[in-house]
Parts: sequence; C-alpha cells; structure tokens
Amino acid sequence: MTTTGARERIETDQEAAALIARMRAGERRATALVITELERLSKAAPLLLRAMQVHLGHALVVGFTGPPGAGKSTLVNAVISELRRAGKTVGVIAVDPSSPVSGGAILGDRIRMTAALDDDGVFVRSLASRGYLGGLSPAAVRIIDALDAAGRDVILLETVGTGQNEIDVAEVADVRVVISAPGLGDDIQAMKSGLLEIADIMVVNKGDRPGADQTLQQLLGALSIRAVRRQSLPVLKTTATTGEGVPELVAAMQASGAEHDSAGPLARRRRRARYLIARAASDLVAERVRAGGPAALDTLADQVLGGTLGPEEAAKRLLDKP
Ligand SMILES: Nc1nc2c(ncn2[C@@H]2O[C@H](COP(=O)(O)OP(=O)(O)OP(=O)(O)O)[C@@H](O)[C@H]2O)c(=O)[nH]1
Ligand SMILES: [Mg+2]
Repeated sequence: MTTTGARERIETDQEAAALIARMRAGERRATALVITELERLSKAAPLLLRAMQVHLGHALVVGFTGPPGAGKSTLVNAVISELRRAGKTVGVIAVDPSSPVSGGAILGDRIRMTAALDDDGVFVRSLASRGYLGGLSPAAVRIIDALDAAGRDVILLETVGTGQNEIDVAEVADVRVVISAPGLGDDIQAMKSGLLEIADIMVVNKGDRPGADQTLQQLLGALSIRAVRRQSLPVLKTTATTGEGVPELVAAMQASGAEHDSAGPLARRRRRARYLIARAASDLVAERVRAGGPAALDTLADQVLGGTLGPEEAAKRLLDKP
C-alpha cells in the first residue's frame, strides 16, 4: 500500500508500456496498479490492455469451482504451497459471487491466504463479481490477462459453482478443477447437472472426513454412466488442511495443461479474448434495450400484440437503431 498519494500518469502508449515493463520486472506495486485500473476499467485500461497483448499466453490458468464450503480456498492455498516448492510463480483470483451483505467470504479468503502474502512469488486478488449474478465478471478475465502479462507461471481462479458461473470458468480457464466434499448434502446430484461436464479434474476434498470414500464412489458411479471421454477423467481425493493428495492434484493440473500446450499460447489468448467480446456484445444488447426506453418497447409490444410484428422481428428493430 502506498501512502504517498502520488498518482501515476498513464495517458500514452509509452507510459502504459513502461508500467507493464515494471510489472513484468516483478514490481508488486506496478502489478497492483495495473489490476486496479483494469478492474475499474479506467481511461488507462485500454492503453494497458493494448500494451499487454504481446506478453499474453504464457500462464496456465486453472479454475477451481464447486459448492460453497467444499474447501476451494483451503485447497487453493495448498496448491500455492506446492507450486512454490516447485519454483513456479502464482497469481490468484478469488471471485466472490455474494452480495456485499455476506461479504465475509472475501474476508475469509484474504485471511486464509495471508500466509502467501509475504512471498513475492504469489499475488492474490479478491474480486466481487458485482452485477453479474453469479457469473464471472469481465474484470476477472482482464485480471487474468494482467497476471499472465506479469509473467506468472500459473493463475488460480476460485469461483463458487452456481449457475452461470461454471460455464464461464469453462470458457476462460485452461484447466478446470471441480471440487466436491462429503457432507454437503445432495451435492453429487447437483453436480451431475453441469459441473461434471466441464471438469478436467474432479476432486473429492475433506478426505479426512467420514463419507469421503462414499462421495468418491458416488462420483465414479456418476462418471461411469457418462460418455467414454468422461471415464478417463482424473478423480482425486485430497485433504486440503494437511496437503494430502495435493502433489497428485498439481501433477494432474500440469498434465492437463500440457494437453493444451499443443494448441499453443494463441489458443489460450484467443479463448479469453473471445469471452470478453461475447460478454461485451451481450452488454451492448442490454444497453441498447435500456437506451430505447420503455416507450420504444411499448410501441413494439403493441405491434406484436396487434399481430403486425413477430417478437424476433421486433427485437431486430430494437437493436438496429444505433
Ligand atoms: N476436515 C477438513 N476440513 C476442511 C478441508 N478443507 C477445507 N476444510 C474446512 O472447510 C471449511 C470451508 O473451507 P473453505 O476453503 O473456506 O471452502 P470454500 O469452498 O472456499 O468456501 P466458499 O468460498 O465460502 O465457497 C473451512 O472451515 C476449512 O477449514 C479438509 O480437507 N478437511
Ligand atoms: Mg472460498
């Protein structure tokens, strides 16, 4: 944290490139500043994003998703330690899907990750997914790009697996780790719908708890009735609190990442850019609908009611107006 209050000037491509260079040299303050500008989507953000493009595609992005309380944060912490032992630099993004009312989760993440904060090899950012109703905010994707441009070897992304969220993770992560745990109620049932499909690696965490093996068997059972591809999915048991099974998880992450490597860095960069474009496009549509105001919608609604216009045609007319 700086207390000087001095504002950095980022108004030209040269100034943006200079800041990115400082971030790449490992200057923590530069990284924090770049991320803040990108999160706020300030005036400097487009300049910074442009300056970052040539440096993208190095990092392996690993998404951790699963039901609340499965142990995602604890497991991410354990994975950080394992990666640091192997000399890898790490970036972490914890996305909190909850409203400010239950803001405790963010704080919890911060506290649990404090151990890593003294280490320059680890950069952690907590992020609220405000306004995106459980989805991954585009800000998270821009921050992934920033950490990638900063030269982080591995970027870990924690999201709670609810609704749209896991699909978003599937779109932006190179490797998807789906976490389950015993004692979460009907979670295997819930996981069948959606989470199993996107997983590259399945983890049953809280391996020290009674019922862990049963959860594992349930998962294997659910997978055996899936397509053949799903049957080769690694299913691992971990105890995040002791680190048991974590080296195996990291090995599985790297093996899964190596498959992606054959696609090359361009494929990684393209995946994130595609997501940002699609997200911006749907924002634009929502904005156009709003800009038209209720009057425009009412006029079209009357035409639809009168049978002179179909709803699809009405939608096209609404969007055709610049
Ligand atoms: N016994 C046991 N407890 C664990 C294990 N992993 C996590 N926990 C505990 O489970 C609780 C929830 O862990 P978190 O890491 O916060 O879970 P989370 O999935 O990140 O939770 P949210 O971010 O709120 O969705 C904490 O009290 C952890 O200490 C484990 O392997 N064994
Ligand atoms: Mg958490």
